[in-house]
Amino acid sequence: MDPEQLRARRARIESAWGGLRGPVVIPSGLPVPVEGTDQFHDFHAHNEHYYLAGTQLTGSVLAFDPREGWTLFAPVADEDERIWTGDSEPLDAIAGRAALERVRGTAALRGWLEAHRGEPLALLGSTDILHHPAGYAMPSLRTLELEVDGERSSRLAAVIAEARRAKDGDELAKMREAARQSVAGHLLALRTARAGMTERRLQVELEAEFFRHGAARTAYGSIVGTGPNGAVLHFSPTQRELRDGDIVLIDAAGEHEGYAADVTRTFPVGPRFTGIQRDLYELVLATQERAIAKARPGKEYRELHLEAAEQIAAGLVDLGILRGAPQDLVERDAHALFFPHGLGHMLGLATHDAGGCLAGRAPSDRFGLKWLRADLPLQPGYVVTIEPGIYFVRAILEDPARRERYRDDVAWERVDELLDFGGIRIEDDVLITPDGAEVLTAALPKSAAAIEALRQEAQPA
Ligand SMILES: [Mn+2]
Repeated sequence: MDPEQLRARRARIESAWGGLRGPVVIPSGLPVPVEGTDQFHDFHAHNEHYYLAGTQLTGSVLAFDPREGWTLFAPVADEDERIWTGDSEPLDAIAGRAALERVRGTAALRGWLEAHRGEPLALLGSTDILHHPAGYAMPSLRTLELEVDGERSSRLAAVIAEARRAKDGDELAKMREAARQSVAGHLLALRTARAGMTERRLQVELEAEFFRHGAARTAYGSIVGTGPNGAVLHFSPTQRELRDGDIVLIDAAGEHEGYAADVTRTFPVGPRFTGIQRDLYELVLATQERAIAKARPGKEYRELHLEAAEQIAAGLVDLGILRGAPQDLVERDAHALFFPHGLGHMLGLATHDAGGCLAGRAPSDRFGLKWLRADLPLQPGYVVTIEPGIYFVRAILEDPARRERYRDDVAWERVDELLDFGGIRIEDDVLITPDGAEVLTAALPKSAAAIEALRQEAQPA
């Protein structure tokens, strides 16, 4: 990580924290054991810790003292650990990577905390230090006669969430790389998925391509759904085989140095989209492209979502699936029968990155808005996903209460014919620029013609 940018990040946070009194600790988190083995789950340092320390060490603590500044306490391997997992990184090497002058072994954390006895302690990052202090080579805070100031902790955490919304150059470089790896995997799937292949097999090929291109891991559990499975929003791939005539929905991406991409494409198993598949695909694509075209600084994400909902409602009216005026349909949440999720979310150090909702804005309980994960005005440097979709979800469409409520708004006999259709989603990662937006995943084709051209390559000779 670029040392200058790390220092600048910490300086920005420090000044946004203002006339701060009292110490702050930001633990990275402890490794989680895998039951029945002597190994641990894949480790993700807490995002607040990683953002400010730039390191992914288990059981380490970034501490801040308004008088002396930042100190990183990092674990030093004991003999057992050296035998089983190898030596720990030397503290001076960590200091170089973290761009910090003070890096000490965690054994020194206790003394640092004792020196702050009687001051209000802010705890950010992982809270596992409260329950497993021994993992950080210290006794409990109670033993040390220290108390966490919960109110101050959440105020300081809110400052970090706000600062993390706009990505800096180092973060954007990592996100561009995650996007590149993810595009490569999707391209491979588009070029090689064939009838007879299982969803699981396609997942393995796709993820292998992410890894071959340098991804450290997948950014989230890969979604590969064929036929009706495409309507399950977070579908885990199964042994179901791809069938000619089906469409395949793949929502999967790689993660690079902690930063996620998040990409979805939908394509036919055969060489072409068939009638209604094409109609619905073109509608989702037009909706996605218009939302991207409207994404710019100052634009409220919630408005983008509602405009997309209206466009989908209008398209479904044209296709004879919905009936009525699009605006009324959206006000009554009828669009959400087919587009039940939000237009997208903030992206960065997590698939659903911090700070998606502006302070004071609570998620709505309206059916058409409750899964909207971003509610804020867009600003330069924000990265959001834009991912409209249309699905035929049995859990929604077979519900008698909804059938009654929307009796006259929906052509139910048409819907009944489409209950095994599955779903279509198109998702790109979008960076807000000073005068508009840049699609970080633009290298992955999405026009129906381009998708079909790639699908020709995949067909058996
Ligand atoms: Mn997404």
